[in-house]
Amino acid sequence: MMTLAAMPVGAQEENANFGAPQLIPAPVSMESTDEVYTFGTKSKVTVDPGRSSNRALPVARWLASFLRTATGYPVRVARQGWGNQGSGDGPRNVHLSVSGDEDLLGTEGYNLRVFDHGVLLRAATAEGLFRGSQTLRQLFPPEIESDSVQPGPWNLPGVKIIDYPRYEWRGAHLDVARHFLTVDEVKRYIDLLTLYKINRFHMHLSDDQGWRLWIDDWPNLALIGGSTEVGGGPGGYYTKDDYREIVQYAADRFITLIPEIDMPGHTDAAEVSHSELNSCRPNRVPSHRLLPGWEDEPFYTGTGVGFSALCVHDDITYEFMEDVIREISEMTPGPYFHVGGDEAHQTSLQDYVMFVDRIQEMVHDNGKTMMGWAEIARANAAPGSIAQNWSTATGGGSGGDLARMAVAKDMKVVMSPANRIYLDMKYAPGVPPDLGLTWAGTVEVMRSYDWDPGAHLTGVTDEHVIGVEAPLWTETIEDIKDAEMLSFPRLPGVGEIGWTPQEGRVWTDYRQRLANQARRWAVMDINYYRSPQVDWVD
Ligand code: TNX
Repeated sequence: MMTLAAMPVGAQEENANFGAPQLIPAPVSMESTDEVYTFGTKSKVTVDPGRSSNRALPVARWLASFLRTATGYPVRVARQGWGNQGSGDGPRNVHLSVSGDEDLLGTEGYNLRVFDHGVLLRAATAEGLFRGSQTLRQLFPPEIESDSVQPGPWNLPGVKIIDYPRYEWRGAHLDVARHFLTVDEVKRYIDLLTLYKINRFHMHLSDDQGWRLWIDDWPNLALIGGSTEVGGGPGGYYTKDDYREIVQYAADRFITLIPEIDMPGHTDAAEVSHSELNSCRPNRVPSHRLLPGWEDEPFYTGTGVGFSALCVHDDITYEFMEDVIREISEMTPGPYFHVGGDEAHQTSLQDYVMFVDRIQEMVHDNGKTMMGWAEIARANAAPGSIAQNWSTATGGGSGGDLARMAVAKDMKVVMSPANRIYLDMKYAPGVPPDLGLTWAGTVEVMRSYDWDPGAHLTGVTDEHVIGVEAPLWTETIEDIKDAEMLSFPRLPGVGEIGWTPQEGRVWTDYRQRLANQARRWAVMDINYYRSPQVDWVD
């Protein structure tokens, strides 16, 4: 892939009417022109005539539907050549074309031109058009995000953008086990990821405090394991149709869903659901009942970790995992299955390796690539499987050894260092007051932005790093508004860290672009932290 000189956006030429566009993530290359495009009542979203444009149609429909809401215009989708666009009094359409240069743009890149007389968006794939549509969206005034009709006018600055991602993996993780979030809340979270070109959505579906997905062969997982959460609230679970709906909602936005079932630790909710899973414990009790103070409790609703374990020497455990992995894989079009593997403190290293090796075979039998927290690098993980580094270590620090072990096995690495990118860490001591944890320190916006995933750990470079992912653990989070408060303003930075070349990322420039997102977030009703590190533009 050819590399263009990446320049901080602020340093680029400005459109006299608008200044420099305030885009996140910053594009690889952008030039402002003096042109101004007005999206009008008759503007359409067009695709090339003929069947070759079929791939562009779903994106055209998504974009038209998005633009209809706040403009109130009919925004038709039509097959009509860009060549008919004309100039002057022409139709002023937004044209999408699957005709981009694949060698340059890859699968997600795009080429965007905003002229006086129209918008031309080209990519090699529908996915590229979709990512480019998010850039176009940010060129519109913030009111375009409104769910009611706004007066406009809908003026956009002239630009020439060529853009493509640094990493294939730009992820967000959501823990729905510690607290359950409804399907609508999950969709809202996916909407927020979409705007910043995040393309992986990792759902943490099981933990000690809850099991969140219906499994036909083991119904009590949802019925019992789904009936609790941290603090003793009602919990909840997704039916298979709910899960399929979430998968589809993400896929419609070119976001791949990665399901996680955490094992062999973090399994208390499964243990309380089916007593046969406790075959290795005295009196067949779930793990939490061996903890002081929890002997008589039906469920574990605390937040401590590392006490639970599957019975890794008993056949029933493998029958159980086989059913779970098969049923979930059947509903999951994406190529990954996340097996957790973290904090298995009750399982010896030898047992751990034996267990993960067996589970990996099941994952492969179901046609998936195994992903897990970096601990899985201790097992005989196959080359190409994925280790997610959550250590707080930098450089040669020993916390990075698991990631280096993964590299030695030719695994791929996703970087999620907790002291940079964990969205559940507080921003500052006591901030926000009721939300977030501090075990990995506090993480203000600058700290969350200013690091390089390919140079963070000695020996773990972009040869193996395939991207970044921001976990949001929900011990303290009860609903989507809490989730927003911890995700914003750090989540847009995750999109930019994963997308923009390192040399194009400069904090002083980023903080200004971030400041300019505030009006958009106000229209979108996003609950966010007004970090004092940013001079917010309201
Ligand atoms: C560590 S990160 C955990 C989770 C907690 C999280 C809280 C990881 C693989 N395990 O079980 O929820 O810290 O920040």
